[in-house]
Amino acid sequence: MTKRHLTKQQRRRIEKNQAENSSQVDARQEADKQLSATTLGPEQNGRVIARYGTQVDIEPDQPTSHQIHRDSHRCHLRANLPNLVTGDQVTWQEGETRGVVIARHSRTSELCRPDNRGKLRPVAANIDRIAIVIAPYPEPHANLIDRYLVAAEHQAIQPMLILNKADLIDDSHRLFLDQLLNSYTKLGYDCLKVSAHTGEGMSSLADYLKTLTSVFVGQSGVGKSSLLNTLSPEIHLAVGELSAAKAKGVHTTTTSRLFHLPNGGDVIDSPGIREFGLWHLEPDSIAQGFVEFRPFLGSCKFRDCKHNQEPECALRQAVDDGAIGQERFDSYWHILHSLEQDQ
Ligand SMILES: Nc1nc2c(ncn2[C@@H]2O[C@H](COP(=O)(O)OP(=O)(O)OP(=O)(O)O)[C@@H](O)[C@H]2O)c(=O)[nH]1
Ligand SMILES: [Mg+2]
Ligand SMILES: [Zn+2]
Repeated sequence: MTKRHLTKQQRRRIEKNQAENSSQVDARQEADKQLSATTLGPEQNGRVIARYGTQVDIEPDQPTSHQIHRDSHRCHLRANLPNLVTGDQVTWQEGETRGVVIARHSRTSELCRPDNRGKLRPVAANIDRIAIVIAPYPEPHANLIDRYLVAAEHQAIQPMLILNKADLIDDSHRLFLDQLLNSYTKLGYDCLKVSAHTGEGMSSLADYLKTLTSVFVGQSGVGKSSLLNTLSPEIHLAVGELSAAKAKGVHTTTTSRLFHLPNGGDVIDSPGIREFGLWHLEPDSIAQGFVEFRPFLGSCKFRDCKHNQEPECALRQAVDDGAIGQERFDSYWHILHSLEQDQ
């Protein structure tokens, strides 16, 4: 991904990771051998609801118990399987203590993000909505919201915004938050204001989610797990305190897991993140990810216009005319600069 040469330290880290990967393959081959010695049930379809290292929790497609709380089965993975993430549809077999996943079905969508080494990794599959959760505390960064929006647009998964902790909104930031939500509503994104604590707006949220498979994403501490706890009395997720010094979350959720809501719909709770790298995207794709830029792209005087200092730039003209907001144009530049710095 990056163009620079690898430092010694980076090369050592990559070699170490490769060694770990091959030891994981060995472990899986060993598990395979043990499994073929035990009796396995018939092949059936199921869905990955969580992943733990080299094992996954699978839910059968035909639930045997109540809709919300279904039995899940811890499974090993066959050595030759492609990567599995929460939301994947699979073929699997039940075992005595552990089952085994034998095939992954094709995905209708994937939410991907680059890892620390710039390698793009799927984090959830077969989702129809990316719900970006924000809150008055920790303070929302428009740039992080825009990064999620660009990634969602690029992967063709519809994003939406949830402003949680409405109970904490006071005069010091009411105007800022209202303007923030208004600006995204104007761009055509669905926005909901809720409070997991007081219940405000929660029935609208349940209604919104009921026909969808969604993934909750956003900074640590915005209340993704708290929202799930309020949406279903059967979900008891750990929630974290905000660190007093920084008003930041403490990364309570560590694994993405899928839950069923009482009125319908599935939600994947995901670990909070600080940064959402977009190193895998070219500047053109980033501009395409800003939906309101699209009508103007291709109309600049120069075909290779960088929308910077060039004369007769259609994008900059649109900013002057008020068709593109200055904040979003700045945010676009912020992302482009961060790409240059990382290269
Ligand atoms: N006042 C108020 N606090 C809330 C609300 N929702 C969540 N919180 C608090 O915010 C803190 C963080 O909530 P979590 O649900 O752990 O946040 P998270 O987004 O899941 O965080 P990670 O798992 O670290 O990504 C907890 O102390 C919650 O009690 C709300 O609607 N109002
Ligand atoms: Mg959480
Ligand atoms: Zn231009």
